[in-house]
Amino acid sequence: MKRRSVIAIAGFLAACLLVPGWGTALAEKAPPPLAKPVIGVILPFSPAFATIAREQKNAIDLAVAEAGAPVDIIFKDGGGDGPTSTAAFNELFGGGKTPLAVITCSSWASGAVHPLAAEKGVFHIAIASAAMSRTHPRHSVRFTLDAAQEARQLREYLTRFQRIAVFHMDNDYGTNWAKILKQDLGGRMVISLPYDPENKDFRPALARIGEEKPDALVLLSAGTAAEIARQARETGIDAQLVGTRPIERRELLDKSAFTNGLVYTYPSHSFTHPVIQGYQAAYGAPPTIFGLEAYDAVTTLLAALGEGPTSPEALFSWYAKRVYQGALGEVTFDEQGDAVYPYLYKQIINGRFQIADFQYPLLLEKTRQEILQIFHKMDQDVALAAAELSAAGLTGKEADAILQRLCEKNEHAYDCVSVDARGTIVNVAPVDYAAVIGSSIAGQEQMIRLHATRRPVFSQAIETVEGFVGFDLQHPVLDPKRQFIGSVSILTHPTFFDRIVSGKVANFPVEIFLMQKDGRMVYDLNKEEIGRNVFTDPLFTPYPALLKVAKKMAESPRGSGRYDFLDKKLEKKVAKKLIWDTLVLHGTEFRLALAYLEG
Ligand code: COI
Ligand code: CYT
Repeated sequence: MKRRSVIAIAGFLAACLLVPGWGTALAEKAPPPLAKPVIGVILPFSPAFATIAREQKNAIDLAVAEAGAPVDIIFKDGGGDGPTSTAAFNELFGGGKTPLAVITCSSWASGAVHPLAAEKGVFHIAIASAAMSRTHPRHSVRFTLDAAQEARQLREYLTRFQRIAVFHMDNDYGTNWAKILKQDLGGRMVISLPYDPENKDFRPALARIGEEKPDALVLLSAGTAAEIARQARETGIDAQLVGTRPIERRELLDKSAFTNGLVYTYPSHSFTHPVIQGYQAAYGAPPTIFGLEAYDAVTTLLAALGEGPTSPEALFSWYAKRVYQGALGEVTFDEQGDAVYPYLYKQIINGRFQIADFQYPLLLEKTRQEILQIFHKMDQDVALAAAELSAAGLTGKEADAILQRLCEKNEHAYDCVSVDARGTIVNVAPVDYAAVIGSSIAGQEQMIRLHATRRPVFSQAIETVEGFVGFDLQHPVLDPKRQFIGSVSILTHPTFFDRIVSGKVANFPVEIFLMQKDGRMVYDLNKEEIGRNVFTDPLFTPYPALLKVAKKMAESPRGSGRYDFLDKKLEKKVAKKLIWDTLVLHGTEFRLALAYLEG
C-alpha cells in the first residue's frame, strides 16, 4: 500500500515536470512565458499530399490535447511547392500575431521557410523533410533522417541490381534523392525521370523507362506510387519495385496486386508508444511515420516551452544533442539539430507493410564479405612481402622499404614486422614502433603453428607485445635456397573489426559481434563484453538460453537461434534473435553473428 502511494506521488511529480509551464517557471523568476504562444504549422494540403497533411494535423491535435497546454496552433496550406509555402509563412504574420515557432512539412516547404524563419527570429522545426540544407546554423531542428543517411542503407539492397531506373517527384525531395542515387549507382542507373505528383497518367514516362529494361525501379514517391506501380505493371515493367520512407501510404495496400514485393527503407520506430493506440482510437486508422514525426515535434516543443526557453537560440540549444524517447523510438539530435534514429527495410507482403526478414542475412553476409575481402588483400600483400624479403633479408634498407610498403597498402594494419627463425621481432614499420624490436613472440599460439607447419597462419585474439588485443597474419620467409629464415606479419589495428562492422550496421537496428570457437567474444558493440568468455564469464551465466546458443555457435559454422540478454546499453533484459556465419583464414575460424530484437 505504502509503496503505491510513493509511486503515485512520484508519478505526479514527473507529470508536473512534463506539463509546460510547471518546471522552471516555479523554480526561477524567469519572465513569464507568453500566455498563449502561437505556433504556425505549414502542411501540404494539396491533393497529392492531402492524406499526409491530414494525418499530421490529427497527430498534432492529439499532442496538444494530451499536453493540455495553452497554445494557439495555426494551420496553413503549404501546397506542393516552395513559393506556396513561403506565402503561407508570410500569412502567419497577418492577423497581428507573431508566431513563436513554425513547423513545416516537406523538403520543399522546409527549404523555403528555413531562411525566412531565421531572418524573422522564429524558431523552426522541419518534419518529413529528408532533403533540407541549412544556410542559417543553429536555427532549424529536423525530425527526419537526412536522405544521404537513408541512402547509405538503401545502397546495401541495391547492390544486387544492374539496371536501375529512378522515377521521382519533381520537387526538392525527389530531385535531391535522385542526385544521391546517381552518385551512388553511377552507370548502374540507366534512366532517371521526374514526374509531377499531381499527374494521373504516367504511361508516356513509364514507356521510356520500360525501353531501358530495368531490373529495379526506384520510386521516390508518396501515395502516388500505388498508381505508378499499377501503370508500370500494365506497361509490362516487371522490375523489382524499391522505395523510401514516404512510400508507406494506405493507397499502396489498396493496390497490393501491383505493389506486393515492394522493398523500401523506413524508420524502425516504437511500436508500443501509446500514441499509436490513441491515434487509432481517435481516427480509425493507425498513424504512419508522418503522424509520428508530427506528434513528437509538438510534444517536445511544448515540453521545451514548459521549461522556459522561447528564443530561437534557446530552443535550438534545448534540442541539439538531446536524446529523448518518443513515438519515433529513441531519438538523438546531432549538433546540427538533425534527428537520428534507426531505419530498416520493409516490404509489402500479402498486402501488408511488414519488416523484411531478408535484411538480417543480407547484412550479415555483406559484413562477412567485406571482412573476407580485407583478409584476402592482407594475405596477398603479406605473401608478396615474404617473397620480396626472401632475397632482401629481414633487416636492412630494402627490408625497411618492403615493410613500410606493406603497411601503407593496408589501412587496417597497426604495424608490420619481420621475425627471425627463433621468433624474435627484428624489424618494424612504421619506425615509431621500433620499441618492439627485440621482443620474442615465439610463445604466441600462431607462432607455434607457423614454426610447426611453416605455413601462413592467422592468430586468434592475442595479447600483443604492442600492448593491446589484436589479430596477427604471418607468412614464413624462405631464403633463395628455400631455407626457413623467419616470417613477416601484419598486426591488425585494435579497432579493426569495429571500423568495418559499425560501417555496415550503419543505422540498422541490429548488433553484430564476433566470437571465437572457444567462446571468447572478440568484437562487440559493447566494449565491456570484448575479451570475455561466454562460457565462463559471470556476465553471461544468468542467461542459460544465451549459453545454449553460444554452444551451438561454437559447434556449427552457421545457424540461428534466440535468447534473452541485455539490450545494447546492458540495461534491461530483452528477447533477441540471432543468426551467424563463419569467417575463416588459414584455418582460424571466427563466428560472425547478427542479433536483433524479436517481435
Ligand atoms: C520529404 O520531403 O522528406 C517528404 O517526406 C515530403 C512528403 C510530403 C512526400
Ligand atoms: N606483435 C606483432 N605478435 C605481436 O605481439 N606485431 C606481431 C605478432
